Amino acid sequence: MTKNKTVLEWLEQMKELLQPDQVLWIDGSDEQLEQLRAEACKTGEMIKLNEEKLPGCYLHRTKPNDVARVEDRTFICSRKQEDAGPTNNWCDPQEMYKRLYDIARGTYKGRTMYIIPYSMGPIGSPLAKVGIEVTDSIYVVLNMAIMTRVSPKVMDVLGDSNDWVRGLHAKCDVDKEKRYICQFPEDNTIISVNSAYGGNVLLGKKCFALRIASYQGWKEGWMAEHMLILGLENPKGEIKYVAAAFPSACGKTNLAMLIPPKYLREKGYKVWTVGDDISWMRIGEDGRLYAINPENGFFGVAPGTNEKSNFNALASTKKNSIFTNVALNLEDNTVWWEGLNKNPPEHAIDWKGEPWTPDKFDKNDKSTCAAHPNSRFTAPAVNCPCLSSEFDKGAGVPISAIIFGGRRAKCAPLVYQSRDWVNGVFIGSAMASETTAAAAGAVGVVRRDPMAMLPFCGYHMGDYFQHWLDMGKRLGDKAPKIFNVNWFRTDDEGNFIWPGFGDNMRVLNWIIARCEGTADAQETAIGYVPKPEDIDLTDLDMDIDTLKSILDVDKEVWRKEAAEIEEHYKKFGDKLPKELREQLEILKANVQ
Ligand code: OXD
Ligand code: MN
Repeated sequence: MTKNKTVLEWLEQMKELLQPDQVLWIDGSDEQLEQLRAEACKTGEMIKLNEEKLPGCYLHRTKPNDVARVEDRTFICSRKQEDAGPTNNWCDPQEMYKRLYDIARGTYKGRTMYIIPYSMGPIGSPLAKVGIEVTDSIYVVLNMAIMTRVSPKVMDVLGDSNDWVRGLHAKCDVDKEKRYICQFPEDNTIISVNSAYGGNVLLGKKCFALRIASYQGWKEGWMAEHMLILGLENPKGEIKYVAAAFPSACGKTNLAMLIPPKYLREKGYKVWTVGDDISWMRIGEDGRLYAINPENGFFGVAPGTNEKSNFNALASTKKNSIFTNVALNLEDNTVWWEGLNKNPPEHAIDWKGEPWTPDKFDKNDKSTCAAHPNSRFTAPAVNCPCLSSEFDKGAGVPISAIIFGGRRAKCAPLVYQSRDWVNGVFIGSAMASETTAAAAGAVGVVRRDPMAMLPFCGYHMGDYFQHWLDMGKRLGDKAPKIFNVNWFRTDDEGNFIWPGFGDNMRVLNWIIARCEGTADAQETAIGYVPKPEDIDLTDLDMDIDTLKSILDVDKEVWRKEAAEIEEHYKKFGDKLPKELREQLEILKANVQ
């Protein structure tokens, strides 16, 4: 497959360490993948679903102790602890290599070592990067073949370069106590042991495309961000692209695949999905910021996904997809999850592999759900009905606006625009979301999640903020405009005021109009807020006073917010860029 010395040497080292019975290069061909699917069905690792209703689809269940990303077991192993910063777990690389090699040694005995050469981004694109993952899991191979571009061509593009990311995954005994997800940014290396759950083992995704790539972007002058990418087409056929970052549970996949309200569809407005999770962005020759989605599929949360909430995501899962930890509907050998529809199957097998009937469900006890709350679909991007025609083009799309957001019941208005790039970076650095009943622990607790990168930034967050500021200086007046949205303002009874979902298009249209200089705004203590009459309420059951109430900036609430941001900033010590401290002082003065 390759003559690249750096690759061959590393693979030799891995073979010696892991001691597999066999070695198999994955070429991404359907023939080879089909053999692996058959083998996985034979061993029970996967279940083939109804070929008529869900052609090419499979179900997989992970161990109950292995159902989500594990932030407390995730490490950034930079040589100096300071370089990992205050928001990451850190361990000395030599110590961690030893610990991980001791855990992984000999664990491929009796197994096959699969070697997956993959590209993050269209193969050969100047914005793409190469990775090689070795794994002992067919589930990982089949998921990586959906989520990334797996092909021998990747090795041709790499040639004899050393610019590739090494990824070692070993299932071991799926022992929670010995589970580690480790990034070595200075060595382009990822090691993941004792897990077999997607986010921990599909090493191209969070580990490479965010943790390692954010570090590479810092060193090489580009950005790897936890952002969806969306194209908004107007009736004249002009498309403007936006990138948006939200913490989890804020509807990122829904926004990425939004369907505009009927009156806008009839006028000719359309939305095109470029990506739903990760964006790699570089300054192009014309000085603008260009973005690609480095992934090739969607690894989405299943529960709550239905025809109404996200028609396009559901449509994406209808063929050649893998479902993880959803329920098996025994009536027709398909899948089911809470929120798919109102007809739970009479007879099912739940995500733990136990028989399940609807009477087992107790709404006060999450453990009685048929599907795990973090159950997933892995779906090929090509299945998405609104996939952008730019998706597979290597040049990337020019970004007009960057949008931050979070879940805030009272604080941030529906939408506001930052005063400038530096003010926008300040808004991103202070981003926060309130916990919902969906997560364990108290409801309504504010968690600061700068740029939605808290678990994904591969280096010191103070340096990361500085990198954002430096990118802004290089972009100058070609920089995207930065906005913040909040779909989650509530009334006194705790009901959401804004309808959200497709109606968010009304807000996106204002954002685009601001970028084009065709919409007005009112300046407030925190930035520019729309004039209420500039948010189109056609066909919506909402009066202008209600809209005004969610555009409102309450200075008292913001005084408290500023105090919390000050507290949050203390973590970063001297590494906090002085521009951001100045922004905080401006906010404090404005809300006095
Ligand atoms: C994801 C996440 O799975 O952000 O995309 O947790
Ligand atoms: Mn994500």
